[in-house]
Amino acid sequence: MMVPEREGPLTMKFYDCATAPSPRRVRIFLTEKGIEVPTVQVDLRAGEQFGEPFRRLNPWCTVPVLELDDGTAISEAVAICRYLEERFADSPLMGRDPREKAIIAMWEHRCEVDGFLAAQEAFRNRAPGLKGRALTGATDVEQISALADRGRARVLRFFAMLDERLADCPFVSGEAFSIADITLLVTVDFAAWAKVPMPGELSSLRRWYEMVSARPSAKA
Ligand SMILES: N[C@@H](CCC(=O)N[C@@H](CS)C(=O)NCC(=O)O)C(=O)O
Repeated sequence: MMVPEREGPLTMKFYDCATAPSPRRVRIFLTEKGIEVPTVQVDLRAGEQFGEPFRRLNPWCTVPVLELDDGTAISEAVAICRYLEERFADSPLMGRDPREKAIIAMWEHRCEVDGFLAAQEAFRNRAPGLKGRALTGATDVEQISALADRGRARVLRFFAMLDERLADCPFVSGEAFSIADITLLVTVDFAAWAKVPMPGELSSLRRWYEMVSARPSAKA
């Protein structure tokens, strides 16, 4: 990773890893909003997240990170999206009024905790390349294979619940595309990659997946 020199006018920088699901949540968000931010690729396989200078930016040693013009570093995908949503108000993805904002936050949180984190639990507790790396962060944590099994069961339970939800409305949080759809899309793709594919019989979830995957932002 090359940390860009601070010369001339300062600009935001997005610390990304093109193959990782968490920064993809922000990439899709940026694409939906039509915002382009200079991007720095962090090589997670090579362990760049653990070295200086990245650790100075984010002691949690994770991507994504958004570095603001004044040097402030924001990590956590949803916190970055919140900042972008407030700063670039066009094409709102996190709601327009108190009710909408709360409903979207509720669904986004459910998708993150019960979906995305469950897929991460399934994947990180089994992947041979992540031995001793069951959790992100600077200190090593051993894998527990029972947690991989539990993560898989949690993902399948989550998919079934979302299938019921999506039988009632076109998008996760209601009538419009939102950050909750982004978290679910990244979860479905990540889970499939981690060998927990969406079951074929969940027709509402599949209908939603085909529609959302066809958006240009899904390529981000
Ligand atoms: N809660 C964080 C999670 C970020 C995260 O887990 N990022 C992964 C990539 S998907 C990472 O940086 N992993 C570094 C590692 O495995 O050491 C967020 O939402 O941004």
